Amino acid sequence: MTQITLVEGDITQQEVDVVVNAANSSLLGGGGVDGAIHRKGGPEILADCRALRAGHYGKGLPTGRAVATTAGRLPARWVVHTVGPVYRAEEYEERAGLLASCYRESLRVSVELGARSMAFPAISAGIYGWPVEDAARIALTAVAEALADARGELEEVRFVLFGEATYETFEQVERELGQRS
Ligand code: AR6
Repeated sequence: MTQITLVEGDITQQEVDVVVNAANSSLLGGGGVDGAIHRKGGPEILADCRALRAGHYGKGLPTGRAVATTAGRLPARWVVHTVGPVYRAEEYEERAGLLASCYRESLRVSVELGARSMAFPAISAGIYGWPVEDAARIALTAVAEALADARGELEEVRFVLFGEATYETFEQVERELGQRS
């Protein structure tokens, strides 16, 4: 069984094989988790991102997709970059599907790499404005479903939540979903 764990903390400090980055489609950096990962991981990550833009992803990484690079100086082995949707209530269904896809695709890429452990931030729940409780429900549901299909060598999927409020919301939603006793 793959364990799903919740921790409060900074994703750049996690000792896991894969750290997932809540990127934007340019792959060239930004604020939030993205800024922290590039800052702590160093220029090697950006160099890999630029190479992706010069090759397969000339137009950028589409929302809901995921791609791996080196993790540079982070304790992780790889960073898997994914692009969450910006929250927009009027297009809820379509965008919620894209948010679920971020988790599914990141997990699929990580399994393909042979990862044993990976860490997710709360994708779209910062600058992209997704309400945290709903983002948590989508995240926990998508990961549980994806693990039922393909888990490879994965032993742990860790959600690394920034701040007590976000951590407690994830914990509460996990309980409501019956994923925690
Ligand atoms: N570790 C873990 N979680 C963090 C960290 C950290 N070091 N820093 C922030 N968070 P965000 P988004 C939390 O804004 O909403 C960037 O500019 C944060 O509190 O990083 O998907 C990209 O380039 C929130 O709960 O990602 C895009 O343009 C969650 O991580 C855009 O922001 C996600 O917040 C993506 O926005």
